[in-house]
Amino acid sequence: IMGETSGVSLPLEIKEKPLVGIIMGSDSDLPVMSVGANILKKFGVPFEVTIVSAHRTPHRMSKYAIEASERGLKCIIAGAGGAAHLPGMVAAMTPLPVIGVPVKGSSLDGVDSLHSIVQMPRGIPVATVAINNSTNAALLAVRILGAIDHKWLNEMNQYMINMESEVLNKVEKLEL
Ligand code: RP5
Repeated sequence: IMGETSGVSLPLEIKEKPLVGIIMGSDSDLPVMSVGANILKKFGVPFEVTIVSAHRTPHRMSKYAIEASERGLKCIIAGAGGAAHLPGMVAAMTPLPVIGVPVKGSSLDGVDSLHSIVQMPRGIPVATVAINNSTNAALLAVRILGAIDHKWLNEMNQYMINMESEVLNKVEKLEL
């Protein structure tokens, strides 16, 4: 999907043979999930973004999960709120690594989503990041890609070096 939904302009997907699929249960998850999409964009990771709902579009979800690996995706980031079954159900239908982003809903502060995603039964893992933290989901996806391609490992190393310098610069300024 591209363009505008829920008042958020989506980052342009890097469509050329996507390696990471970002999916979410509703367009209302876009403000949270587009942050992670922007991270992948900054790293230059080819990715796609779309809406897939475990409850409202179960057949679309099955198709997406079943076809993901043969389409060349290496990792799926799935964001959902409330009864957040999307990451777990997708993980049940693909051998790919799935990263779950618990999206904070309106009633239970996102704890409902966190518990729904993190409490997977033995056998079907979902790597769960903190509530609304699609940044870490994207960074974890880059690390997963790094395990199979040194290019992404080098990019991650550089990112970490830059982050450390930024923090050290701030500390230096504070001490002045
Ligand atoms: C979930 O229900 C979605 O992931 C979203 O976080 C939540 C609410 O969806 P909407 O009612 O806003 O579409 O499936």
